[in-house]
Amino acid sequence: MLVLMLLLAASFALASGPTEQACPRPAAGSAVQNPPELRSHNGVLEVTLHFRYQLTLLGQGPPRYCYVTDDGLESPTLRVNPGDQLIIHLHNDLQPAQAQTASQPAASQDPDQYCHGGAMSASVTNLHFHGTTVPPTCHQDEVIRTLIPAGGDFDYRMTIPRDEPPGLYWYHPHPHGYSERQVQGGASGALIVEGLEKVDPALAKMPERVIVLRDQTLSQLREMEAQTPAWDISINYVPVSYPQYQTAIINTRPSEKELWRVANAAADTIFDLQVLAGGVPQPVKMVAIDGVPVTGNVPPQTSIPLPPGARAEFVVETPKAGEPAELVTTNWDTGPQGDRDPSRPIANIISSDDAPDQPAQPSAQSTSKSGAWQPPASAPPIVQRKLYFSQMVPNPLEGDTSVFYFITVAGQTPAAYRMGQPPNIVVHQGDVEDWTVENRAPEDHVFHIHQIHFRVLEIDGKPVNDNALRDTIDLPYWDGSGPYPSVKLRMDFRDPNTVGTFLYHCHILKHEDMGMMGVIQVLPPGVPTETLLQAPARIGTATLVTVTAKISTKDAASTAPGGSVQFAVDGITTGRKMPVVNGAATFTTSFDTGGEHVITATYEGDKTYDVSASRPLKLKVAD
Ligand SMILES: [Cu+2]
Repeated sequence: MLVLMLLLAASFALASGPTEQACPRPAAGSAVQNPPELRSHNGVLEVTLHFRYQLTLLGQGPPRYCYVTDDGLESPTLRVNPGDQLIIHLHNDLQPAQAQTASQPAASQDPDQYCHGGAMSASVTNLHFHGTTVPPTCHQDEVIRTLIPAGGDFDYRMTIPRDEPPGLYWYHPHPHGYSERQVQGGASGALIVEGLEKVDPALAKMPERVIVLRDQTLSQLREMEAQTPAWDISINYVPVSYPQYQTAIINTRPSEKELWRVANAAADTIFDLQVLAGGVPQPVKMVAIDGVPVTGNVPPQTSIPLPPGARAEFVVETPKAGEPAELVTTNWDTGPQGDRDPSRPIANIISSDDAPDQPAQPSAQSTSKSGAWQPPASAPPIVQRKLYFSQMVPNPLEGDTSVFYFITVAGQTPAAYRMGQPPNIVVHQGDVEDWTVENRAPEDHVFHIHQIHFRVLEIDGKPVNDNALRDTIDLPYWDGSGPYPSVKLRMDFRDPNTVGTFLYHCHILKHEDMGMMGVIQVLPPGVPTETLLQAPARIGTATLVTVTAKISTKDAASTAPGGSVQFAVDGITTGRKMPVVNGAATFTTSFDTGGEHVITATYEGDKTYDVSASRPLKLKVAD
């Protein structure tokens, strides 16, 4: 009787027959198949995707979300060339959340009707094209105000930038507060920008595997043990579930080089992949990270850490026939308040001459421009910022285990992200900045920013020689003593496609949903300014000295610059910023000791004008 009622409930919820599966999935132990693929033709890839939800019955595992084409292809890989048009007709096939049924707006002919933000609910969705530099505007890669309600139809139309690096990107829903459940249900797919073989022509002939790793709620509710993972995982939808860990199967031909393109599309799980042969981790050659080909001589590596959202593309040598081999993830210590991401197998790799053909995917007509993905020239950034992850348990003594999650720009008050909040950071297109991101929390957090890639300059204050351009990076937890774990990142806002308002956040989606997210606005390029320092020629000790910063602009038509100037003496900032009045700001100081002192000034804070920094002014102070 109970089963019958569940069946009735399921058929009612899906408005389809009880045997029809909205999001069909392979059984545990299945062979890993590449996701279905859709390629652009004559510069256009146009596809209809239905965003679906499948209520699952007892024994069928956790609830499912997916994208399905009119032809029934589930969560297809979208393959495009730089410069192509990507058009997605997205239908939100979910049922309205009950509370909203009464006030559901009538269908409108306005194509922008879902571009204006509004109330969130479990049945609202949208699309993020993770890693791309597609503009953050409605109908493109915009997730702050684009909210498609249950039953809504919405068109995405974008041009893949001509200089988009070739590699693996991915698409997934990004509705604030509900991203984790939709992504964990399986709503994600790969997006490949063709042209990776420009990096190494040999790649064009290699069998290619697209591997999408996901996580999902545990299928067995049982008592938590020390090694119980926070979440189960799957590989191309083949579940690998605790505690049996029945592995998926990857069938390969013996001793061949294959290109593996792996996306961590898990909501919360950090993977640290290894390819084992005879129990020994095998070296793999990294080809691209986060959708950008790696440059320089990168030594082979035996472990591939992948925080949620990150991608790795690498060349694997398949095992010899009969050699035991597997793909595993190894334990990741996420900290005392973090998820358990234990060591576990993912797939057995079985090499045999009879293995089914795994075709190579040469992109013969790729328009990808070789070299367009080189790291940015080392223009000195003007603005340094510090951001930090933190979290707090408000009432630990009252047994309250709820946790608040924040990402904060140093100097601002920690606050959870709110829909429609003003930007936390404002920059101009053309700016290059250095951001130091700290983790002050007792668990790992994963920094991700939309629209741009960054370079890692320093880890924990020490310079690193890392040419990779990334869009996602893990920050280890703080163990409660010593300096906070940190990374220094070079943020490049020179691409005109970055103009607009978009997000940076923790890509552990549980944290993002709970507000660990901030807003950045990139304004159009401002009027260039110049900051010139002036000081008296003769200075003695213990007398007051006034230093003036003159802000000038070549654009005579513009109004007098507002904003403020931050002065620094010998590299140390001198208290608060001084306002610019009549094109100048001043500060007054005195020197206790003679000798040479260096004054610098940075101008910012007027939306019309670009930031500028003075040349260092050397002051000789007489004893
Ligand atoms: Cu986090």
